[in-house]
Amino acid sequence: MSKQSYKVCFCFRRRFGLTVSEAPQTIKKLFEQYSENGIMNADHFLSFLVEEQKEDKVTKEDAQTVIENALRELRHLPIFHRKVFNLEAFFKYLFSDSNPPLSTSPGVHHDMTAPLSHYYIYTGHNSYLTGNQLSSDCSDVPIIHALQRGVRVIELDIWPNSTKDNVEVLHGRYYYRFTQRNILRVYPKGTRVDSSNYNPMIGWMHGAQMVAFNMQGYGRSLWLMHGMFKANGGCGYVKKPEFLLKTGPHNEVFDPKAKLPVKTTLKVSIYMGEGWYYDFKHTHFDAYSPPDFYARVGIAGVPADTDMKKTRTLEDNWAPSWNEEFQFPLTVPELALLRIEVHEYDMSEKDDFGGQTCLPVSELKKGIRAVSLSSRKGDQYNSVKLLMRFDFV
Ligand SMILES: [Ca+2]
Ligand SMILES: [Ca+2]
Repeated sequence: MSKQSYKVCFCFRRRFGLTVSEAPQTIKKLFEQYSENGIMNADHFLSFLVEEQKEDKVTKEDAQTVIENALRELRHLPIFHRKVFNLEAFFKYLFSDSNPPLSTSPGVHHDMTAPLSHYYIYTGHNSYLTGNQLSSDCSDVPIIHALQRGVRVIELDIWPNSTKDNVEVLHGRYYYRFTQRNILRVYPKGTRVDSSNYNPMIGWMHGAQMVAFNMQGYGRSLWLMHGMFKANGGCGYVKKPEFLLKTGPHNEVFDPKAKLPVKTTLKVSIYMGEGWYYDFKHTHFDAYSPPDFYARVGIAGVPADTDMKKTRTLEDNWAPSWNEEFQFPLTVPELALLRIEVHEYDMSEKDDFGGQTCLPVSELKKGIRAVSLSSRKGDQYNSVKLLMRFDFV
């Protein structure tokens, strides 16, 4: 008996200690494919970058520099070659901050010379109007009056209808034409809408430039807002897609609810995660055992593209290896945001939150990437990240 309980205790400690993860099978296979005798040199690595990561502009010199910089970062590892990767160094590089899912180099790359109404504008806080006639009246008349008076920023109330977090939008068509030339600001009505239920996507897909949210609140709306404005170098202005700036040959307007053909399918693999062991107290998730993580991956976008999928729950593991793949057919990829969340399963109470991030699909880098996760409030964790792969098929 005493021997058995010792064993249990030993197992327990060993599992707690397992925080440094091994390369997933896919990474091992890729290393085999792009190496010789356990060595990946700059030529191999260049082929990997071009063929798997789809980095078309990279040169052999760039590949060599990336290897050397990565090895400098990993100097505590027992790596004897300074100019080539072994499997461990290759895996560490892929799972490091040097391999992010969004490009850091292009900075502001949208055309910044268009009229202000052609941009989504990061709108950080709201001011509530009291006794606003627009909120109680569903006609265009007050808006027209306001416009005739020269108003160029319009505030509309939006509030949920009977289905959970769906939001009724006033004057959809009118809305759209208006936003081609004018600035529209929408915000959640604080008294009616819990900010976590407020979907800023509805404002964006109707062309509203300024979609405001409650700064005090956090949750999905804040995550989407952060994700949206990671685009265009994070400068706070994102060029609206062309179809929101033009009417068609027969004066038709973009209808977010229309059934459109699938333009591209985003394939998302979620290999593994790590870092919670370092960023959380060891009893944070479960008092008596390691955490039981699962991930949720999905799309925020036009209704046809909106989706959320879930991995299985991996019990008692600080570094879960899900190795699951999901496909998201996208009809309007220009407006799509990739949502990623990790939760920790609890049988008896509400699941614990384990991190989130949101990324603009239009700027997603293909290939295997290290995706850093953030807290509910959007602060990036030091160590928590996921190893993922993105492809468009
Ligand atoms: Ca728990
Ligand atoms: Ca557990």
